[in-house]
Amino acid sequence: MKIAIVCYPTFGGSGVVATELGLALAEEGHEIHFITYKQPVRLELLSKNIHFHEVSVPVYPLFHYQPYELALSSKLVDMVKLHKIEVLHVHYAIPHAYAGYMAKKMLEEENIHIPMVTTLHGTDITLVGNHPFYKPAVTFSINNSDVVTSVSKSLKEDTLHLFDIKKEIHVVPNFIDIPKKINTFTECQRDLMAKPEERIVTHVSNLRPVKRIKDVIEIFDNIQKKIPAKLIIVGEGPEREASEQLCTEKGIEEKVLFVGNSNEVDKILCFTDLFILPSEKESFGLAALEAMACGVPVISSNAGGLPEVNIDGVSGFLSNVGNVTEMAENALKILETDETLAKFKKQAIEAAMVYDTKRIVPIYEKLYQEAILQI
Ligand code: GMT
Repeated sequence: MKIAIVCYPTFGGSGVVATELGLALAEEGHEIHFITYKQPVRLELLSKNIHFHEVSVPVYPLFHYQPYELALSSKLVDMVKLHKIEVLHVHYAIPHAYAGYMAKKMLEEENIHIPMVTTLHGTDITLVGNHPFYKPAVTFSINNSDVVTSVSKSLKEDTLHLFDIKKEIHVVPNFIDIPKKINTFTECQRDLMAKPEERIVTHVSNLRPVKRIKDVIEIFDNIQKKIPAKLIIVGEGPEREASEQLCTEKGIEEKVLFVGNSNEVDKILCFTDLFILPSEKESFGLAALEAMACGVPVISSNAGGLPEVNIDGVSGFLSNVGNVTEMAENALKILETDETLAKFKKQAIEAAMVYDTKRIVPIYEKLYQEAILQI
């Protein structure tokens, strides 16, 4: 099939999933066209089946807000016609589903019919899309998609609860190439980061309030009071400065390393002993799955779709949002001895297997085929 993928090309989970999906589909022989404003961060290598088309929005001083949706829908029309694209897969409802719908309508004027698959990722529903300013447009775009998917059961329930949805929502969970992750273990350079007796705890996110970085630091503070440990915080975002300040106030700044955005998350996960994700909301928690796939147990909140990914007592532990005391106690249960840590590491990989690329990508392929036949 010839498939166009529209996504945010940034470090966010939705862009990562969209990119990994495109790469996996290209490996299966499909022709993939990424259409977005920048080359996606995880799309390092363009190959025979992978194409990237940049959406440019010329800056015009009259516009206080430059019309990205307009440029995107025009680019979609041009690319669908030029490359005879058969399916349009938009990731993140805002504004991609809206722009995709406009592109479909413009193409229909020329008697070209193409199905649109919309994947809901989380914040497009639970945080941004739910805002009264966007809600009618988001509801319309979802109801006018040919196929709608959500990345977890929890997100499907939230969507049905928050919006007046007339379409069926298929749950297609996020995924990860487990064999590829396991192979990276050979390159571990743990001694660069910590002393042999220190446990390494990691958090990866966009450091937004919803991720509760303060809780990450509180949990780590409790851990390091009991055992030698280091904390690595990967990512950039508005909470970074206040978090660094909190570490200084607690006198643990020497034990906490802020590394910013990184393309080497796998390398960091390779020597990580424990991953912390205490989010307020999390539709799926791709970062937790990435950790588990690298054999890293997870201490997380039980928000949203996290219980579907992190299995309590198996791949790690779940607690109510904000219960940092319990999260630290559970962390220590895992880190206590080399035996408990080894047991949880093994169980984390096993739990991640459910979400291997090989199991999930065929579900998308089937949905595309059905959508093409129905249009
Ligand atoms: O977590 C974020 O703030 C980024 C956001 C995104 O749109 O990229 O992540 C959402 O989509 C990911 C991929 O499906 C999910 O794994 C994250 O759980 C979800 N984030 C939230 O629901 C807060």
